[in-house]
Amino acid sequence: MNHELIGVPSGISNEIGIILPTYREAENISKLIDDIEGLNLDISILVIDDSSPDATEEIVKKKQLNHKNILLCVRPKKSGLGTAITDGFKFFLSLDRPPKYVVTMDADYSHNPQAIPQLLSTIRNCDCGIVIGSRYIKGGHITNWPFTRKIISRGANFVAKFSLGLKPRDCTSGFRCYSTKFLKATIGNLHSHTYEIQIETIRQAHLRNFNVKETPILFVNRKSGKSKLSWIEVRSYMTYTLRAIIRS
Ligand SMILES: Nc1nc2c(ncn2[C@@H]2O[C@H](COP(=O)(O)OP(=O)(O)OP(=O)(O)O)[C@@H](O)[C@H]2O)c(=O)[nH]1
Ligand SMILES: [Mg+2]
Repeated sequence: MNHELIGVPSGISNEIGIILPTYREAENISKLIDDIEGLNLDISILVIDDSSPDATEEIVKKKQLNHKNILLCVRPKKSGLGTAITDGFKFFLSLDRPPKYVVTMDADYSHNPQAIPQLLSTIRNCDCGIVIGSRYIKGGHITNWPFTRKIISRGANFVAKFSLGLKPRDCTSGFRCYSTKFLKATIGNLHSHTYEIQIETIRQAHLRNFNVKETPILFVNRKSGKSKLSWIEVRSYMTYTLRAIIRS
């Protein structure tokens, strides 16, 4: 991992690790961290920032002054959501006492921290590798997404379901809880650079017989900051899918 790690590793929880990938999230990261801390759970937060050209890094550093459970990993340049998440997994797995569960969520406040306890209670009550916060099962909902964004999401799920045979209704949600047992078993097989990490992890779960469960979440379109989803990510997703079909 080519990065600078800022924080106090002794403040790390061995119960729950939360990974927040950030690129230009200065308008969202402060409230998100405050609300996660407000849950009063036994957690540590790992922000993986790709040298955002806004104040994201400075804001996180300020939060660290009051919270010893926040770590900041600064990578030299924008390197993709997939590598940010796998670098987060690798960090937690490298600890002497890794957390039992690792939560991933977007840092644009589309994923409400209030749903974290529900993800955790679901994974604690099932023998699962992954619990997905799902927008597409009963009780799940999306607010304020433009029509084109809905089509892209539905299309990506259609591709995952019919070409790779993945079973979950929402294969592309990034709000999830992973068991460390699952991460240990699969980390060597995660190679995604961008958004395809979401289907690569589910595919690995199916290949290695880990259960995947969904629990409903309410997803709200970002109110501030800009989306990082571009054609590069869409192309990367399609390339991963095609390669996976050819290999299987
Ligand atoms: N570290 C890092 N984080 C990233 C990168 N690309 C996206 N992210 C973060 O990953 C999360 C998801 O990205 P978004 O831009 O919200 O993508 P999205 O949710 O699919 O798109 P929207 O619906 O438009 O929000 C956000 O927290 C981003 O800041 C990246 O290259 N590096
Ligand atoms: Mg988003």
